Amino acid sequence: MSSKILIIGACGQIGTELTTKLREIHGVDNVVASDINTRNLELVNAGPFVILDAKNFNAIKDCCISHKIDTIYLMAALLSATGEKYPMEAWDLNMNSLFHVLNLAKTKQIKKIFWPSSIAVFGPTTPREHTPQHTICEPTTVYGITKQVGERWCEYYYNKYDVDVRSIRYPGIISHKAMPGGGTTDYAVEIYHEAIKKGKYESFLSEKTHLPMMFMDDAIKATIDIMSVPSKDLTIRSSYNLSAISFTPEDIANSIKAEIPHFTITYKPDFRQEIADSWPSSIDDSVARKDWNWSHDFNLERMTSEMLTNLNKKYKP
Ligand code: VAH
Repeated sequence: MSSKILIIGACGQIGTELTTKLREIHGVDNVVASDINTRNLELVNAGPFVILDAKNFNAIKDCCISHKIDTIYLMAALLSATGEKYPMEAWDLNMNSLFHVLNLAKTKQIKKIFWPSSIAVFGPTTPREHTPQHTICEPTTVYGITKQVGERWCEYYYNKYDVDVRSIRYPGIISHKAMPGGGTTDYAVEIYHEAIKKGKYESFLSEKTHLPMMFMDDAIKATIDIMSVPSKDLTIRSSYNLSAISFTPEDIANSIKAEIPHFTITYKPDFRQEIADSWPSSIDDSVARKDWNWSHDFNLERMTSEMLTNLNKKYKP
């Protein structure tokens, strides 16, 4: 029997594409999308949708009962840059939404949970190159703290209550369908839009800021894959390191120039530079590759081609 899935935060950058992919796999009527508002009308009108506050336990519980939900993807969160502007709101949303879903799963109505962590769990004392699965995690952002603590709770609920929660430490994610919101890696999405609209971009990170990144198709593939792996094959119940490509704003600009020769970039670092400087420059994801055969498909050149091709259709139909 197919899963009945609830996606919390379905209108976000990842949630938007995850909803579409899960509906392709499980059927539209088996995937209920939810968010705090209806900002993405295309998604709202594409299948079952409910307005849902991720901070409201009873609302989530009632939604799961009425829709007979057995699997939850919790995608709602305040990201790194926004979290620094609104720290208590970030703690409230990021932590309480997780507790609500984990506690629902204790009742066994919910059979499986996906919860996204991030490379933001690492901090300035973490080894920066090929950061290992198990290492020092002293995050200096509120967002990173919520993800580090969230990982500890996921592992605790698995060990103590046998809750089948699975998690991935996403790197920066680049996509063309839905804009990211409030992240430090958002420059790597904005640059493509500005390249097509204006032929130029002012980066809020410096040219040599080397960060782990991933094209959305790879992120969705990893999310679907980890949720379909037999539970016994998973050796990590905090969150898996995941990696695809690492690059700098200069690298991405050069990949754009190969297709748009007149494109120019300037650099004006802002408060997000300090956040980026606290994160690793590359990630060792060998445990994910061993446990569930993870591998990425998109390198920088292929991602740039995909982004520019699709954004050209959007801006120059
Ligand atoms: C952010 N896009 O910038 C998110 C991500 C690794 C970064 O978690 O906050």
